[in-house]
Amino acid sequence: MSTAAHAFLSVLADNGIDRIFQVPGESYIGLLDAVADFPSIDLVTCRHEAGAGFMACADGRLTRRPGVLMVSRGPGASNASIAVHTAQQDAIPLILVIGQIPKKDLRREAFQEIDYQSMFGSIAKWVAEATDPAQLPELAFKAIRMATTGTPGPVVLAIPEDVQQQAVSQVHWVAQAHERLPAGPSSLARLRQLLSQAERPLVIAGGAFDVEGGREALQAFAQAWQVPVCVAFRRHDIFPNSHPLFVGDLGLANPHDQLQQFHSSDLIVALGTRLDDVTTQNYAFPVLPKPAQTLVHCYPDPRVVGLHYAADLGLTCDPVSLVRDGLPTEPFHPSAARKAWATGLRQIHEKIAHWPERRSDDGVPFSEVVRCLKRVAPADVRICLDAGTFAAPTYRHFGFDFPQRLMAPLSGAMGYGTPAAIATALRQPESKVVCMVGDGGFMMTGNEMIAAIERKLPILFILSNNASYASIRIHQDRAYPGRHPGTDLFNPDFLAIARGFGMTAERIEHEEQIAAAIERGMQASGPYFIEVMSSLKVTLPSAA
Ligand SMILES: Cc1ncc(C[n+]2csc(CCOP(=O)(O)OP(=O)(O)O)c2C)c(N)n1
Repeated sequence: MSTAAHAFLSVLADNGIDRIFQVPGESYIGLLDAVADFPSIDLVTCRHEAGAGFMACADGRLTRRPGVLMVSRGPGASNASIAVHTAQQDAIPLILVIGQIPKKDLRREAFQEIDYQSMFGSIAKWVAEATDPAQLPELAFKAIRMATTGTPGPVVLAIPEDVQQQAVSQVHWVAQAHERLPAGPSSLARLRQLLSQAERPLVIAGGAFDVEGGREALQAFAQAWQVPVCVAFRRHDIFPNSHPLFVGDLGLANPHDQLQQFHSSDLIVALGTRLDDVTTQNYAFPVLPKPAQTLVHCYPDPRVVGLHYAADLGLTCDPVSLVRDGLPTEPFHPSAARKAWATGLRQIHEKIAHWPERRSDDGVPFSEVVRCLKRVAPADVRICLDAGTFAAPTYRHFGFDFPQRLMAPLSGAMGYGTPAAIATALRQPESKVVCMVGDGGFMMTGNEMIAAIERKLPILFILSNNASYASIRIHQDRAYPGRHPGTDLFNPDFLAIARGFGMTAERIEHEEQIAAAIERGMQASGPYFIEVMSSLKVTLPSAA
């Protein structure tokens, strides 16, 4: 016999969970106490449930196992909700464990009670509430299965405090590896036929290639078929950006001439992407519901393929297997027209990616900081981005090559950057992690950087201080020129904060200071903080 909490945790541990992010609460001290008996599980204590949640999201993204966070009922669960939304939008496996009020008081509107099914029902893949201690190991197992199969996503488990420490008999629930569904021979033959005949094909590649070997398989496929590849929203690191067949990303600011060219494609091969709102330019490319092009859509979840778009060849198999199995049967020689198509797309991309020359009298153009970072960043740098306009130069100009990684939320959630950097540095301590964050986003979860001091993580934090929620100001500038209520920021002394946390910190006030400061930050063996006094003007449409 063991306690239900031990049984629960042993199922997590047996299935590869080795880290839990948490903010403690009296409603789950039973579970918390049991964690102490699992030396294989690293317990990361956080300062806010949103920070813990973003760390778990980043961890789930890096390991493809569920990121796990434990929080208190009511207030803790409410703070953690942003992680559930992010995991759902980003297709990341996540398990949110909530200590629930005692079983006997359920549905009495007791102190800090929430009905989590109602609260999370529309954003979680599965919400379950234990009523019997013996259910706990089974719930842990099912949570892992639910979070990791089909489209990965968030699962919420509410565990009443009085069921956590009761004795249960230990049952071993361990996931067996299941063979991923391959595409059948007739589908592969059709795919080959379409790819060999198309004059203007385009691959749109998404996050399902973010698995071991996925990127390499995609690259081999693209090369063998000489087909240009465009990556889905914020999936820049899926395909080497310097490759001649890389033709850009589908994001929030694709120029008109590029989209026009994409529209003139005759075959779209959408691989491992859900063809979401942003990737499809608000469902305009491809056109909903029946694209102008022949559409091949492959995603490992039958709920996704054919849900919005009518694909000519819809495949609910594993996209990595598809690109491995779908290579040409004999060497493929593209036509002159097809070569010209790929070259034309690449030229448009190169024009977009070209670093701009920007100067301003109100501060440092943040793109110059990113440009310097590109020059000195190691080949395996991990870039963690918060949401904000400071991030635009990285998406547009940085150019990610294997094995560099981009960690940015598809949900556009502010507050992601700092916690994601902590989780990334914990998971991949051998790589340099750079976190870029705005003065708005930093004040949401920047407090989590204390973990970088505690655990001596060599993260370079770069804060863009433009005294504004600039992304929103840009929208204001377009809709209500010259009017900016609510987007000015009165800021604290960020260097004093960073130093107070125990970090080495410096400020960039002029462009000439960028190179030396970034160099010092990259060389530092511990966490390092740089505040950039950024230009606001260069980002505003009225100054363009
Ligand atoms: C949690 C959350 N709240 C609000 C928003 C809306 N929003 C998107 S970007 C942004 C401003 C970001 O400001 P800052 O971090 O200073 O970066 P900047 O845009 O100035 O570079 C806001 C408020 C959001 N995406 N996420």
